[in-house]
Amino acid sequence: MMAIKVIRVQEDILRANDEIARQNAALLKKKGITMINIMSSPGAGKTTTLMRTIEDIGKKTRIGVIEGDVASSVDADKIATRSVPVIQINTAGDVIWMLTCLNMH
Ligand SMILES: Nc1nc2c(ncn2[C@@H]2O[C@H](COP(=O)(O)OP(=O)(O)OP(=O)(O)O)[C@@H](O)[C@H]2O)c(=O)[nH]1
Ligand SMILES: [Mg+2]
Repeated sequence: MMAIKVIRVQEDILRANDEIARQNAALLKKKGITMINIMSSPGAGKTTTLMRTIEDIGKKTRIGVIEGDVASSVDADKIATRSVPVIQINTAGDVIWMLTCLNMH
């Protein structure tokens, strides 16, 4: 029987990701920021939930939004109408994600 050689291609990629995640977590903790990552299938209601959250607590809580989408800035433009800081990231790939930063006071 032939010996099987296992090549762990993903190991270094995940290690680099873990390190960046650790740095992000430390930075957020230092600045007292709570970050909520909202992920779902397309059309599940992420933007609606965000708009409603801004409407409900946006005056007593500082909210910033990082919008992720494969292309366009339609959702970011919508969020911007609520006068909260918003950054659009276009991934140009298959990943769709959205992050919300809530700085609770
Ligand atoms: N009936 C119902 N419709 C909803 C609800 N939340 C959102 N919708 C509707 O569902 C559709 C999609 O909502 P979005 O908030 O744009 O969903 P999304 O997850 O941001 O969509 P993508 O950014 O395209 O992934 C819109 O027409 C909303 O009005 C809900 O709780 N009930
Ligand atoms: Mg959306």
